[in-house]
Amino acid sequence: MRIIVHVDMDAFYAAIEERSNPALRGLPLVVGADPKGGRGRGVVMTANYQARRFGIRSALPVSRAWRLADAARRRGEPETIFVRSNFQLYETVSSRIMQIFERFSDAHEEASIDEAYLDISSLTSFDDAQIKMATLKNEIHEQEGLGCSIGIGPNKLIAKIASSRNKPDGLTVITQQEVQGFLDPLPIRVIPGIGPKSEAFLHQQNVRIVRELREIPQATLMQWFGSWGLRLFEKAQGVDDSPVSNEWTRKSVGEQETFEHDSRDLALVSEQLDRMAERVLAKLRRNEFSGFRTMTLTVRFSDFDTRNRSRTVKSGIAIDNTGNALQLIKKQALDLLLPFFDARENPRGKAIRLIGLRLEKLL
Ligand code: TTP
Ligand code: MG
Repeated sequence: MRIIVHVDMDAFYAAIEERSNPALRGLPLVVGADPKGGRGRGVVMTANYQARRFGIRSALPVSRAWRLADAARRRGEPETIFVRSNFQLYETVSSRIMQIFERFSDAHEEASIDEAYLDISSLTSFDDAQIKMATLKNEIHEQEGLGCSIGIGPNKLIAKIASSRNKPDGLTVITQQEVQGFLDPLPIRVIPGIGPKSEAFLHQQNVRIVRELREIPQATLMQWFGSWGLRLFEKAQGVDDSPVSNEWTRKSVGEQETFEHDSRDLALVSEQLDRMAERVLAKLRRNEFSGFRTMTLTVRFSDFDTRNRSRTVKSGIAIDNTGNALQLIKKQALDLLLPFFDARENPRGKAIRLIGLRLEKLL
């Protein structure tokens, strides 16, 4: 029998900011772009639970978040505080938390900056697992002053869904016998991999909750979704054999960024691209890659027209510690960028709204 845990930190960036600045505690808090009195560009990275009551959440345009906060204030709610993000700090906290996870498990898998799967099968009982995970919650609270929500189940799929059911500060245990009853009434969207498109399609087929999905024959799901239909069939039954392991292969590292103002200024854009190259290289190192073959630059113009340019070096570009790698990455990124500033890729001289940099075919 396997006992698998999913841990997801509560309002992660916001909780770290609250901890760093006690004056923020108890107030609605938004981490993300500068709202600039409602004219700000960019998005909300996260909001604490007080701010979520106003409808503010991740990925919302910050201008919209600002209006929601303003409306709440007019209703007599406390003022919402907006703070910029400090990604480096969040990364540092994340790696300390991952070390705690490692101590508490037979194997662990970092799923994102604030979530991980733990395999604690050696405990052999769900009761012991629950006690141990309550201790883990306390430890994270004591060491880092942060809250998390934990799901315990017979596999990663159930653990993940369970951790999201009682947020914040949840501890939800679903044994193998409880899987069906737990999943059946939930909306199909809880199943990882069912995004807005699959959800809309399934709704058209009158499939709204997991029980309805579970009753669709495997052959029909495969007809609808191809080989993914087979996985979906298993997931609807609560089956997931995937191991908890950090050995998974990440396919790429990258990031993108929207400018404060759409820009035609090469100096400004290339400066941002340099900073981005530094962060992407750091991410590559952190994930213990030794290099990459392909770099892709994404440019989105003010009219949302979005273009990619890639360059592949077959023999690969190694990232040593001499600083040469950074220079090389910056140079390559600039080479990819330049045509967007002249007739080659931008004959009408459009302004740039967003750039992204991605390293692929990792070594
Ligand atoms: P989440 O775990 O999705 O969100 P959360 O930890 O803030 O809140 P909760 O889990 O309690 O619902 O993401 C972890 C962090 O990742 C989040 O604090 C900020 C960042 N993030 C973004 O930057 N952009 C996004 O769109 C999302 C979803 C998260
Ligand atoms: Mg979280």
